[in-house]
Amino acid sequence: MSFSERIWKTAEANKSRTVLALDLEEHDPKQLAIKSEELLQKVGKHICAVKINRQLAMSLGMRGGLDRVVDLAHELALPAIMDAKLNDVGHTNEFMARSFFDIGFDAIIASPVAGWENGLDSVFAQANSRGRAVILLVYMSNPGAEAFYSIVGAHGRETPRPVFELLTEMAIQWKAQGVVVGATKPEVISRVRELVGPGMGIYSPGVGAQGGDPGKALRAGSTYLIIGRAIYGAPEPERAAMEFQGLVS
Ligand code: O7M
Repeated sequence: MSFSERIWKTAEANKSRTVLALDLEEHDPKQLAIKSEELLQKVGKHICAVKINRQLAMSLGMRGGLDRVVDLAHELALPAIMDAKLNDVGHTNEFMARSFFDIGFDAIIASPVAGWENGLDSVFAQANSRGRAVILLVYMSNPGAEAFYSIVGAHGRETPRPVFELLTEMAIQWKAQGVVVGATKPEVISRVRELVGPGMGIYSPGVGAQGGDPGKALRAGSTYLIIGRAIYGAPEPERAAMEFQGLVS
């Protein structure tokens, strides 16, 4: 079963489109591991996947730390997505992808801005040979994102298009298993949905703390919502996760 099929299966089983952004801030690695595990145990039934940032990887360490969080996600039947935002030359991207796949991650997030040749080619090769997935960042959720992602440009004689459309076309061509588009940009989500068709997962961060409207994002075409502070920062994370679950049931 592909990553896209697995996350969809969990979304259906848990009646949830929420990818939990596990961005806990805690410098003591032991405390961080305990808090991460407690949170996952609490909200696991109400989400469809967990996304982990570099900050958690940095604090927990790969072995004996991050790998245990990934194992726990899998015990709870949740796919684990590594938000590495890879954006370098081929050999270092490859090392990062291999290291995260080695400890069990099901998918990795990269920035298509690095391009294919000696950029993301090695990441897709790693993912494809191991039955894992690559998700590409197409439009960020923060207000400053417009300065780059909305620039209109073209290669050679092609018709000029906004950068995010060019990045979406790369995602289609390279057979990414998902794209990230900020929930703060419903009009961009609609356009990306038109371009990718019904089959590709659109992952939208930026709801709650960043002001995006989850209902609008889903109606515009997002498949999944990436949610952090509005869940782990809530007085009762489980209740908060259940409220987001209510958007789709
Ligand atoms: O819900 P929040 O605002 O507490 O957290 C949002 C999460 O989504 C956090 O983990 C960010 O790193 C991530 N994110 C954005 O907030 N905006 C983006 O444009 C992209 C991401 C992301 O997940 O990129 C892959």
